[in-house]
Amino acid sequence: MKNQNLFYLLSLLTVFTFFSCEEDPIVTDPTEMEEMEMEMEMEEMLVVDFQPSASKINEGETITFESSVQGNPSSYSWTFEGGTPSTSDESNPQVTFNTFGNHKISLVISRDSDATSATIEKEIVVCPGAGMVAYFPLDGNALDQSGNNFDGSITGATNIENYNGEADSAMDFDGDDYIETSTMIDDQLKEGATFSTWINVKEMGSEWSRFITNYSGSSPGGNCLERVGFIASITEDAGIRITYASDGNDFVGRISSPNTIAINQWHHITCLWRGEFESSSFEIYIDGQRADSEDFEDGLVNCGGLLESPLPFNFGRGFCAAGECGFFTGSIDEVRIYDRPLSEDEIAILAQ
Ligand SMILES: [Ca+2]
Ligand SMILES: [Ca+2]
Repeated sequence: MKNQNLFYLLSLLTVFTFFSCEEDPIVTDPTEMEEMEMEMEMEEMLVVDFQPSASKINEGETITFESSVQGNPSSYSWTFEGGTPSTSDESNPQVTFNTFGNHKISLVISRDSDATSATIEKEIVVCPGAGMVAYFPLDGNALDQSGNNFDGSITGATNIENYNGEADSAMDFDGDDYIETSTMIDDQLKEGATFSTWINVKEMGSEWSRFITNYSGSSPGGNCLERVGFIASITEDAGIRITYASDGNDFVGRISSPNTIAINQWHHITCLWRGEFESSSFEIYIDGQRADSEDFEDGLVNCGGLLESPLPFNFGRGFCAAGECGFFTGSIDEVRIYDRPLSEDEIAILAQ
């Protein structure tokens, strides 16, 4: 009787073990397994991020926003301040920006199953594009990205990191280097002009060192027809000066900044001309702030209007044939030339 009971008990255990192995639902049922995995996935927290194809663009440019998400969202909801379109439900939308400024971009991803969402907001900088005659990003080359193809050629200047610390995104000039643009630009500047650039001055020259100029001192004696052009330069005492010159020291108008800029430090410089040949028509901005209260001078020569320089714009030097090289020692980035005087708001955006 005792043996019979033992046998019965062992049989039961065997049957139980057999069934417990065969019917283990976690290991053997593929449908249930998928369902459980899906449940686990649905519980993963929503995480959202995105990258614009460029964080600083010009008015009129179209860029792509690429989202990166975790947690299987069921919808995307973008808002583009100042953008066309102004909203999107795509995962990687393309957007055009037609107004300058700092524009907020937000992306909300949502999940219907558990009514959760995640949000991220970033900002892009849209630089003024209206009236842009030439734009040289100087990212390893001297190409004009304005669409006007005033491409430059590089003599001696080398790649260096820019004001954002990005490698090979600016040009370095060591005292005998320059970039010469390919076509005359100043015939397009009859109504006014703005010259905008980042500079990092490494050494003061004994003469005006020139970062943007098309001044031609091509003939002795000089007159309005042969010695004309703009000069954006560093003064001997580390100020900034903008001049329209017609004959050596006889300039049609010029102005200087009273405050000096720091050596070995990036500064944004804007020099503009309001279309009249008098000193009050010239303005200088350093790091987005107006800085032109000194050295107002009306020149002795009145040319009666903008006369086209026979030279293309050069960056990093003046006109050597006239003995006015004025080489610039330091780095230059993002040279922009506009055919109109920009507003203070526009200049503040460029200086970011
Ligand atoms: Ca050199
Ligand atoms: Ca650059």
